[in-house]
Amino acid sequence: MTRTTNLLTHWGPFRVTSDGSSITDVVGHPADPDPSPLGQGLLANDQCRVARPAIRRSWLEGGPGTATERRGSEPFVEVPWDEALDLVAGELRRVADQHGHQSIYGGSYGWGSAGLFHQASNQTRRFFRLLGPFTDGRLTYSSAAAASIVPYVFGLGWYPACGQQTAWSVIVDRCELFVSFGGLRLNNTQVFFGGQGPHHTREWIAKAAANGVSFVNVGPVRDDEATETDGRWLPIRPGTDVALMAALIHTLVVDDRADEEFLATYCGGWPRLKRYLVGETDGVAKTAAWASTITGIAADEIVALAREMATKRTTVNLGFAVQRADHGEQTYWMATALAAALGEIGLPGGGVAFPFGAHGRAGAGQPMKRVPKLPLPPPPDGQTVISVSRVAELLERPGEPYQFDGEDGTFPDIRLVYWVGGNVFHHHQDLNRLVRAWQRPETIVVHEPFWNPMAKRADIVLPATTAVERSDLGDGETMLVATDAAVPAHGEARDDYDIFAALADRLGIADAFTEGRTSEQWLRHLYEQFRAANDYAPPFEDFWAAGTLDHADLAGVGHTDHVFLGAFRADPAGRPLPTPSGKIELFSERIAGFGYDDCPGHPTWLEPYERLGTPAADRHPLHLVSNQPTTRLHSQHDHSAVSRDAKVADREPIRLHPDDAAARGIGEGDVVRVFNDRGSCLAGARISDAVAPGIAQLATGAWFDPDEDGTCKHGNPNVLTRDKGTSRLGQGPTAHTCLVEVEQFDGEPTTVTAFDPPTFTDRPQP
Ligand SMILES: Nc1nc2c(c(=O)[nH]1)N[C@H]1C(S)=C(S)[C@@H](COP(=O)(O)OP(=O)(O)OC[C@H]3O[C@@H](n4cnc5c(=O)[nH]c(N)nc54)[C@H](O)[C@@H]3O)O[C@H]1N2
Ligand SMILES: Nc1nc2c(c(=O)[nH]1)N[C@H]1C(S)=C(S)[C@@H](COP(=O)(O)OP(=O)(O)OC[C@H]3O[C@@H](n4cnc5c(=O)[nH]c(N)nc54)[C@H](O)[C@@H]3O)O[C@H]1N2
Ligand SMILES: [Mo]
Repeated sequence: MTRTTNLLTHWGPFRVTSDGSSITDVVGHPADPDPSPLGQGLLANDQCRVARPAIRRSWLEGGPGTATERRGSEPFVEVPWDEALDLVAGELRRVADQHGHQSIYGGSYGWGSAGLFHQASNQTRRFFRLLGPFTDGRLTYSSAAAASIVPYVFGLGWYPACGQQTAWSVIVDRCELFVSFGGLRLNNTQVFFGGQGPHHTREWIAKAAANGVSFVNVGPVRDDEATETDGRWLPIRPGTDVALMAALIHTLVVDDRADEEFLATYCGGWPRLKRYLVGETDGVAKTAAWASTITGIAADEIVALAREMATKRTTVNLGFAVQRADHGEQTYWMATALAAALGEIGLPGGGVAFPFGAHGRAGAGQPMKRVPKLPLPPPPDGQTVISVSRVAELLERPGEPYQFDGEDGTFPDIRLVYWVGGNVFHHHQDLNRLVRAWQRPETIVVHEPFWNPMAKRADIVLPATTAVERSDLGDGETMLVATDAAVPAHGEARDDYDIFAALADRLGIADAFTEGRTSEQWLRHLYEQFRAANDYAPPFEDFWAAGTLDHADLAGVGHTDHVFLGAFRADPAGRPLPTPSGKIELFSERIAGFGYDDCPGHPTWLEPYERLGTPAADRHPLHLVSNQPTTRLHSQHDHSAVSRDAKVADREPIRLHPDDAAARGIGEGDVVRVFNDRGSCLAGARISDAVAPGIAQLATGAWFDPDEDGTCKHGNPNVLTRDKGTSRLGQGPTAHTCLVEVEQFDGEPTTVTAFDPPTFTDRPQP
């Protein structure tokens, strides 16, 4: 029997048709003017699925800690659910009793799926917080550096600050010059964590361009900016934006165009920053000529850009990639200083902007989510909470000290790792290091729908349902979506909620975890809370029958006159910022007080650990840009046709500039080897002048598929990236700081085995 349901995904709302057992058709929701092609990835639902609970043979045979070096290469034994749940509950109890709850790492990072209730990380955190003071992670791989610096500079939490950004309609009407550091990639704007609503960014960009907004893309890749912008491209050496920004401010200062009045009224610390910029503190004036040698941009172009910015209403727009790099905090801080020197923060169409280009929301000034999620209990006392991307260090260095955002901590001794809704063998840097660190815990438990590289490297794999197999609520900016399960659960897969509920029952926390509700009852319960606060919401049954609900006040989302920090601009004394000075902090006493040389008290150009134009580039002369993929969300649905059709010779495509390809004898479609001292992978060459000379662009997310020597046959860039924190402030990932060399691969390239399930074996005989 054919039926169609609505589904909200991280990449937009869809209508999903099934024949009762599989999905037969996926189309964009009629309310979406520009559906993402990623929707078609849902069609490949059953490939590579985990059908039954599975346990790594040696673990089952020898118990926790047995032959952990064989993780990823050993066969699995499928077992009944009850046996698997008993083993997992027993292991959680054993580790907590013998080593303490802090020896359980449950901070499993990842996007999972978009439904409000079934959201994996929320389910996981609720379960573990009820169990005890497990080790958790905070911040993200997306924006850790920005999220740690923004509160010091503006006194606002990162998500509230993002939620208060200027609306697109204001950009269209009032901005004259829109300068992006790290681009305005349309495909990246198709996605929002927890559910992207109808896609309007393409329209907004086209409207802005038609209205005369000039777009400038400062970055290594031309098509980082949508063609709709009709913009200019200013190629820059990756990792050097802070030097460019410093020189832009310096030029404003020497031209006597820095808005001293704004800087005095609305900012704290400008005199100290200015002394640094003009060279009084370190003897180096941050001139355009100085920045030219670092950035590779001609000095006269820098001066011209500064002068253009000074004469036009200018938005300084930041992607996230510029801060997913060594000293990434500085990009957000120096960009703020640049916008402050231009004096247009808080004015319509001017100032600094964070979200454009890294996600698709247009509803600035609106609450991001309306329906409450599954509630979280408060964090238990005595928890260690690391910066989430320091996970390999956590596993490697029990008992050793770390510094993080003003805190001096000690890494606990992790014995058990529990991962739900993320793929660390996709998202983490320096995967060869992670492979070694991953051998240290005694037990690794994973809930996963797919036999992806992380599931294959676990001891106990519990099969999870996907979003099309369960009912949920989706909150997508302008619309609330009711999702009915489109197809039955694959094999014996269960919802994460039901898995946790069964474990909670075995561990004596069932009442606290479920509060006596099934998932269907939770959906009603959460909806009723939303309805109580919003009188336009109909009764649950009516909403469910209708399938969607438009948020009444958001009909014209994006069409607001909201301006980031507009209220502060209008009344700095009456509406001060919640910073120590009440102003935008261009110098932070609190940060200076931490004494971190990798994040001093004012925005500073700090050399990254490697970049083009330095001796490190002699051996590895190409900068690797490992951007977000256009054909999938991270590693999700890499096995679908949408992603696989874009591969080159079965490998992830790598783009090279024609000159760099020619110098290496590389032709279109060739298999190449990409390498540095950390690792190597194969990839399929695509030759394009959309990447600047010296740039190699290889998107993230190809399922990690190492051969015996650790070369990833499939093209996962994280065998090449370095695993080091941005600074002691944010301790964020630095994936975008990475030099490589590329060569023709000679010989017969090995077959890609990324999508092969593991082997299975019978239960070992006692
Ligand atoms: N080199 C490099 N690396 C990067 C980046 C980069 O720019 N460069 N970007 C980083 C960024 S910004 C991010 S956000 C991360 C993303 O990293 P992740 O969020 O870990 O990546 P995903 O592929 O989305 O992984 C989600 C996993 O959850 C599973 N899943 C989906 N739904 C469910 C569910 O309902 N239950 C369970 N149990 N599992 C489910 C999927 O099958 C998938 O394996 O990657 C980071 N890594
Ligand atoms: N289709 C799709 N969309 C996505 C995602 C996805 O997986 N697929 N992931 C989502 C997630 S989790 C996030 S966090 C956001 C991430 O959003 P971003 O972090 O903004 O996106 P990236 O693709 O990592 O980087 C964008 C561009 O920045 C440029 N860049 C890299 N280094 C530098 C530099 O040093 N200087 C300058 N000026 N530019 C640089 C690169 O050319 C790159 O293409 O995207 C989201 N959108
Ligand atoms: Mo992200």
